[in-house]
Amino acid sequence: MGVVNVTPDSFSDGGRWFEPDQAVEHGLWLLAEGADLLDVGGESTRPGAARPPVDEELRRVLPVVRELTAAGAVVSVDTMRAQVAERALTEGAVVVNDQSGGLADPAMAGLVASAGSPYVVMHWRGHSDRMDQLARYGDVVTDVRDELAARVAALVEAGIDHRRMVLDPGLGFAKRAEHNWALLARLEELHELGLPLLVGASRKRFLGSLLAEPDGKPRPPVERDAATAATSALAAAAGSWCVRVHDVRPTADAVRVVAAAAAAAPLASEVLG
Ligand code: PMM
Repeated sequence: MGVVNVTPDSFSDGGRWFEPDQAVEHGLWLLAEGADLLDVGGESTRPGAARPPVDEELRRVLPVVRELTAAGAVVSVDTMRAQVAERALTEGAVVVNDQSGGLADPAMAGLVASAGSPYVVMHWRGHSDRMDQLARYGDVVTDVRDELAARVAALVEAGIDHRRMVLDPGLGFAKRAEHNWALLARLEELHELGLPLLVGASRKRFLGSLLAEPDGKPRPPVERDAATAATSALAAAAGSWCVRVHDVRPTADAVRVVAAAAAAAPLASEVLG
């Protein structure tokens, strides 16, 4: 999944694709680099960010969804608002990627249930302006798994077919670096929920800290793509369905390496005994 952020202030690509034409061009480039799906979003969720009004989010997202769909792309809409999801689906988006897993907008579950679209349910505890305060866990992996299980139950209750859901641990959302690493290391435990997994580690703060200069200065977001590809390999090796990234090609390569190694594994053990 390639990221098309139509925002003036994303931490990861800093508003480079804010104009619709630029966003569309960028999306087409991500497809050429090997993306299977484009995730179009109009709300920046960097820590501390304020929300755009709904009209502004619609203004950002809809023309880009329309153009990319017309160009043949498979598009998901990254939104926490039912109104935006509904209009984007009308414009041709086929997946709803809801960072709040239905918690931010009470109308979202009903909309997704009636649209019957695939629905990405991310682990989420609150909006960006307060998510850092919410990063408190016992065992983070168990807590995230249980909270996702509770979301799935509530969404099924609201009429969404569980076979349409994809789960996401929500790396960086109400999570400190050690929480993100634990989730990445133990993705298998989230597979116990029996649904496909999507993982979004791309360019996130915990990679910037890992790769910091000796004086502690974090590696800038656009220089985190090799580390992102390594997280994509980890996610793929753990059986994830999808990884959400800004720079598609290194991740597409990493995923192919994992697939080739996985395909050769039974053969290798046969040959080597
Ligand atoms: N991360 C961001 C935005 N949307 N959606 C899902 N499903 N999972 C994520 O981890 C996720 C997301 C934040 O990153 P960005 O601002 O660089 O797009």
